[in-house]
Amino acid sequence: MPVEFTRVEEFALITLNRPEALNALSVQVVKDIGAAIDAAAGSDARALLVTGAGDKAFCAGADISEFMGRNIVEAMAATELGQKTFAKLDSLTIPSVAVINGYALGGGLELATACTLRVATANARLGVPEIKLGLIPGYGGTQRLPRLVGQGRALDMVMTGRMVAAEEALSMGLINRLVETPAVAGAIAYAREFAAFSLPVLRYGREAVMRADNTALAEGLSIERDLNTLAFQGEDATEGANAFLEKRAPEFKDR
Ligand code: DAK
Repeated sequence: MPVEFTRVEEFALITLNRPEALNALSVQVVKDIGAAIDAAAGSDARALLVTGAGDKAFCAGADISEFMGRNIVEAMAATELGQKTFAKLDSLTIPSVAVINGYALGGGLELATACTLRVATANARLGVPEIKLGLIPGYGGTQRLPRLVGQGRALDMVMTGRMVAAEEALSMGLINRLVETPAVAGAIAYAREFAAFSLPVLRYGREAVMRADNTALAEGLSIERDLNTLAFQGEDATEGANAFLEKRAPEFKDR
């Protein structure tokens, strides 16, 4: 199977499984990723982890061997498929973590930046090399990258196509944590820093932060007020305050 969907303890795991092609994104792989995200949405997993098989690559981008001979209609359809598939991660009710265990290039980095958070091993190399193929990123890279690292850094990466090493990626905010190998174990340890919190409240927090990208401050503060008020109505907010006052660990129920 070019894309595997499995369960690792309390987490769902998508593994891009074409290590012989550095887990490149064929159209079929993109479709299978979409189906796997849907499966994660229907599961009781606390978070979704996304990684690549082998120790060399998370994903080396769109499958270049499929590029040739596409007419304009097919090219647009393929781009829309990638954009819509990765956008499923925005509306997924559980958080997602890209587990970058090597190269994350082009569409591979675009998949990683569509995840809520990113961890990477020391051998990770991240970039959008489309310019070297006479292209620009097409699966959301020109939009999500500047939102994460700022316009100047995104322009540098898009215009030079250079690869960023893991340490630099961490310093620019492109990844959230460096992890040891095996990367999935490191990602699980990271995900456990938030996965026991209330899932709906995690979602409100994600939504409020993500909405900050395209709203004026006053409107963003209104969104924050409403989502905070919503969180305050939940049983989990009562449990959190009670647990603090009773000097015990909270037991959130996702309500
Ligand atoms: N596609 C297909 N095969 C790939 C691949 C890719 N993106 N990346 C690597 N491979 C294959 C290699 O061909 C090689 O296969 P064999 O020769 O062994 O059969 C195998 O994986 C191992 O790769 P290398 O031998 O090259 O390994 P190295 O360690 O020497 O180099 C590398 C690793 C990651 C630096 C290198 O493989 C590399 O530069 N890969 C290509 C990176 C890249 O440019 N990715 C594509 C970015 S563009 C769209 C149009 C375009 C796009 C999207 C939509 N539409 C109009 C719909 C573009 C999106 C992109 O992602």
